[in-house]
Amino acid sequence: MTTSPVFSPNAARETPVISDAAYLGSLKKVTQYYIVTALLALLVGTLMGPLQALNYGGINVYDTPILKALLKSYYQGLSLHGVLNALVFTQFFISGWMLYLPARDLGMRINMKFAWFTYILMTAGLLVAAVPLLTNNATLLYTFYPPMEGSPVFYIGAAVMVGSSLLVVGQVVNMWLRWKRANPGRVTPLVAFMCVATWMMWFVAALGIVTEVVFLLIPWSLGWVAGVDPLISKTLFWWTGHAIVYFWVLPAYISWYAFLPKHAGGRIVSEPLARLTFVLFLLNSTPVGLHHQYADPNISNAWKTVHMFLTFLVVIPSLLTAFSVAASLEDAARARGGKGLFGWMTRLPWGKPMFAAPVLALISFILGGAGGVVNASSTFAPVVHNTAWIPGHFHITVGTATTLTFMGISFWLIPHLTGKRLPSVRLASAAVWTWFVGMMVFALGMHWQGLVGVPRRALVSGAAQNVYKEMPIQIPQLLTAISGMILLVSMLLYFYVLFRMLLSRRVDDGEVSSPIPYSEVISPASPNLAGASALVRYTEPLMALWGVALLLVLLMYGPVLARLFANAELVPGWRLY
Ligand code: HAS
Ligand code: CU1
Repeated sequence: MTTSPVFSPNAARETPVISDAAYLGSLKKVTQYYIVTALLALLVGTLMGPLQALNYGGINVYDTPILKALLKSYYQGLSLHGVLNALVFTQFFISGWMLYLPARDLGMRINMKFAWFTYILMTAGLLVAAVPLLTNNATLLYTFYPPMEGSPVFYIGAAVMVGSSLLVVGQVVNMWLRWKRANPGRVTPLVAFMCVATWMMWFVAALGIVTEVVFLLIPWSLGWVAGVDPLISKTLFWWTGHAIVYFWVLPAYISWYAFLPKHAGGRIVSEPLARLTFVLFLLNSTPVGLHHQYADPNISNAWKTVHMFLTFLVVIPSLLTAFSVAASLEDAARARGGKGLFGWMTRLPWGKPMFAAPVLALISFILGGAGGVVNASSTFAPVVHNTAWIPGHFHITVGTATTLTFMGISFWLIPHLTGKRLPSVRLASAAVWTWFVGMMVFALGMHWQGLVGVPRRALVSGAAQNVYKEMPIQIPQLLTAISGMILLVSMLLYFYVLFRMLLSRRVDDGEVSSPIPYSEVISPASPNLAGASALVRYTEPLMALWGVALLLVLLMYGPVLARLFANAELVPGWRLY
């Protein structure tokens, strides 16, 4: 059914041709459903954003009559914002993106009934969880730490939604194994390799949250058990909760490595290096979660320190990426006549939204990553933990590095899937640049406030005490409030462009007008294992590496959880908001 083009080492890969038009149409349709559901969640989630920014700008809009009618509290708004943006938008987008890419890259046929079933199940989970969220019965923030208790319906919906993503893992790994069987001795193409490694990582990561929700929170919220141990739940949550940030950002890495060079007019620097990066993430993303728990009792300092060093280790693949992607950009700029130490940057196509979105995302990630290293250092952590610094950090990681990259992807992926056209390059560019500027200003305001000691997750603008008025935070408050307005403009621009595109008529064949933007490669991997470099050969056995990743996380969490279970103390739930 598929035919692969002849291999030429440095040329851009060509997507294997799928001749079964009905199958291809269905694959594209399910991908489109995932992506559009994701973007709808982003729309509702980001609508709450300016409200939070105004709060940290010292302006309490939650007490205005309109908002009082819509939202019961600041915390309900914040819960919707966090769950929809961080959990729903990301998971749906990634499920579509990383099901479609390996299916096209390998040219494998997948079971479309199963693919649709997974999408419907995930959406059903989302809709079920949405009911208590919208009715203020799950105002638990996106971390839903017990003993704060919500409706069991929320935990059940969330479990179904997250569980469905594991079905995508199964489908992608299965497709890859079938490809391996049909192509003995071949090296997995790069994009498929990166997708499979990321899904494997997510499986190892998700075990924590699935255990927490299925075995602890659901029975507890249904009243089947007397109580819940908050620390065990929190530890299982962060087992997943750190690695989930790589589940959010690695799909962006895939586009930075594989597709951004093409948009820039340059080449992928080294395929073997990209493979190494993803294997390092597979092994090392999960056994680091205790860096969220430095302040928690009954976890020994020794284990916290081990996780801290492992966190520093997982920074390495990001730094490999930084230098590698920067080299691709420099390659592109010099090919266009760029000169000088930094002057070459002016030769990059900054007016092209598919280019500017991921590159501005990358620039924000330099600062987001540096802040992450600060958070992870146990000596600095007490200064920033639970302050406004932390939302500052994650709005330039998941909020920009991931989200802005996904926006950029939508500008070519939706035309590719649907045959529709991006209606306005200028408006799309304006959305991208205002998102970047808004998020950078927001991050500045929030990091600054955090350093002065303003707590995160607090209705600071409505505090009865004068404590915040006496702090020297007027400038960062102003910056934060302004950033919220810039971001409001940005999201209006983005969704205007998006809906105009989605509602327009099909005019092109997406395969021709907007093909998957594979890039040329400077240092490719040989297509056959026999002729491949050691790096390629040692990174290819992903099944074995998956086993090692699982073993590593059990080793790094086993003793910690054993001690917590030995001292378990069940407490009843409480409803705060
Ligand atoms: Fe984080 C808290 C540590 C990365 C998201 N993080 C959070 C929370 C979120 C989050 C949501 O150790 C809040 C959780 C909560 O609600 O409590 N984080 C790190 C570290 C990294 C890191 C060490 N975080 C991320 C990513 C996220 C994310 C990625 C989302 C996608 N984070 C922490 C810690 C906490 C934390 C603690 C807990 C804090 C506390 O006290 O509660 C690292 O992985 C970062 C490595 C990244 C780099 C940057 C590499 C730079 C690149 C760009 C290159 C640019 C180019 C452009 C090429 C070292 C790749 C060039 C441009 C031209 C024009 C040439
Ligand atoms: Cu983390």
